[in-house]
Amino acid sequence: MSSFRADYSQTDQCQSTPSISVQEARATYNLPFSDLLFRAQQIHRSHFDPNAIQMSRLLSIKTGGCTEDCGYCSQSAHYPTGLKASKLMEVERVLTEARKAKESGATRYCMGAAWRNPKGRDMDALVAMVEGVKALGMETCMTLGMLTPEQSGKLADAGLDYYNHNVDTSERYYSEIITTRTFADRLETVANVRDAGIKVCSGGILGMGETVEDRISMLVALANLPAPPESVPINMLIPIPGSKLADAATVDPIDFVRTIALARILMPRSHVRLSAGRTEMSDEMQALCFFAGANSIFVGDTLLTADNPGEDHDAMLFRRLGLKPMELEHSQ
Ligand code: SAM
Ligand code: DTB
Ligand code: SF4
Repeated sequence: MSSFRADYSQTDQCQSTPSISVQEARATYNLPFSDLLFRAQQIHRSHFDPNAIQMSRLLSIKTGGCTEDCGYCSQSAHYPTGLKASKLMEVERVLTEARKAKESGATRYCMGAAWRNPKGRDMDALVAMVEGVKALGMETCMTLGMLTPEQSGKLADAGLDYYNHNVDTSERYYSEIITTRTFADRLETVANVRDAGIKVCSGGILGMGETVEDRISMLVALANLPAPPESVPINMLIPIPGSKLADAATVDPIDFVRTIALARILMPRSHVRLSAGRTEMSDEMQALCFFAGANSIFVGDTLLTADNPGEDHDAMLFRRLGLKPMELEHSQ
């Protein structure tokens, strides 16, 4: 068994770390399954309580009608997905929903908008949302598309803790999925957000017709950022009728678990989030993902527009697996 990156547990993630090669990552990915999971679990335990799961709640604050052509998305105006578009939600309504999320145990509130980028006229309302959710004692996250350095600074000043901006897939495969922006555009916004002092949430989607090599390459790109993202959401494609990827082949569950394990090994201190697609995963598959190092989920009946296992199912899953919600002070 190679000892690749075993000493990373001793380093501070914010210091510059030697870059990881795709070759090394591939060798790790291809270890016998039990060796891979054992390695991931050892690294997981050296940084986190293995039984604590961070819980985030999503709200779509501006739904549908998006100008981007992301082949997986229900909200793109390029595909006949049947989703009704709506305007930016009122600040008070967002805060009412955030209060409910807090009562049901979520510690982080993630507000998502179907935009290529926010416009100047939207910024005051976005700032008020961040300030209002912070005042409830929750962590704040937004995902609004591309941000300029100036917009990133305004949101940072309002107290935004995290910004979600996924690279989604490998650089090589990106243009097969999205043509209205590039992989480099994504990295630019990630850098703008990072420079403003906001924590980064960036990951991707499995099940879009990409190869295993694309998945490895995506994780290596994330791990080799100047600082790895604090949160790494790994989504399993929710096939949206009418979208370009409506009929994409499903991901092999063992390959999915291997990808989670690799994310944990390459980014030892990051929260790895088992994100979209949990309604199609068995409890056993989710248990393997947690064993492989996933330690964050989205809670609640809906993600942005699609279904998510509700509170009852997740409460039962947590009981079956002896899991507990991660407390706020440990989720930093
Ligand atoms: N418009 C913003 C953007 O694209 O960055 C924010 C919202 S967008 C819906 C956030 C992320 O959700 C996407 O980057 C993608 O990774 C994920 N996502 C969207 N639709 C999905 C689907 N059908 N299945 C799985 N993940 C999906
Ligand atoms: C992420 O990686 N997954 C979340 C969040 N970031 C914004 C979104 C999942 C969306 C699933 C499809 C939907 O609800 O429309
Ligand atoms: Fe728009 Fe985001 Fe959906 Fe792409 S993923 S179509 S940018 S909402």
